[in-house]
Amino acid sequence: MTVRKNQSALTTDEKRRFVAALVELKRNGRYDEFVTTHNAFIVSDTDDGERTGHRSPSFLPWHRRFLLEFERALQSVDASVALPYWDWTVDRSPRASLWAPDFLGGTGRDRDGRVSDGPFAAAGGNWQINVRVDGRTFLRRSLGAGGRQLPTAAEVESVLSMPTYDMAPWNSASDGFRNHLEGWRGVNLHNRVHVWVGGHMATGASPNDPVFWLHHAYIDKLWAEWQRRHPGSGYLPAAGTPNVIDLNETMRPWHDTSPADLLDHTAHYTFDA
Ligand SMILES: [Cu+2]
Repeated sequence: MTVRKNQSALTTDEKRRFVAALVELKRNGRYDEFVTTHNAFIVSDTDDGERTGHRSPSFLPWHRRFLLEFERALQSVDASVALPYWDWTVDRSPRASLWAPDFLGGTGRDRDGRVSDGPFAAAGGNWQINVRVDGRTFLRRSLGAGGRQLPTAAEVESVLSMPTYDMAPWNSASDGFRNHLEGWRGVNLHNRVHVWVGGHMATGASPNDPVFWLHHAYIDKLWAEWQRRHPGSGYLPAAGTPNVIDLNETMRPWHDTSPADLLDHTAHYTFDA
């Protein structure tokens, strides 16, 4: 059974294996397929049209399935690997061990955002950016630039306390748990973390930065936490909503899983706490 652990609790060997599996997926081309898929959904998900991966109720089940696919790909390289999660309410500084050279490497240099240490620095030759937003082929970050702050535990708490999963108009204007977690409204959790990391993470090609998976694994964990707190609240909408994935409707690009199929993560993995 896959156990997703807090990244701060990983052993040196677990970090090494996770990084090696990422590098192998990059080498064999499978990694970039995930970046391409994510970018295609970012581009096509719109508030007034069809929306599946983002700015819609299926943001959470879509990313749960997307991470499952990615985790299975990692495990095809090394069966011992599980996706770690990044609790950015605790590990909230560029000095956190997450950003050390033995794991994800640090922020980018001032001039052009180029990440220059760690396994994903361009100079290492293992991490060329192929699914590009511009001509540059090196991984970029600007951790906490401009004095930006990651969300606090109290802000997370305020969102977890919202009892309704999602509300009409089921997009970036919605009230309710999903849109506050996604961040288009209110204190802004998920979106703000993308912006705090900066560089590729602040673009549609955000999975180019491996921290994407650790960020989304924590967002996914917060969904599980919300379910525990609100056992009487379910996924919404239930049925008949144009352009939006209802509870029992299947999602692109897989066409074989509905939100209902993904509500219980314990069929696939558990968390360390
Ligand atoms: Cu996304």
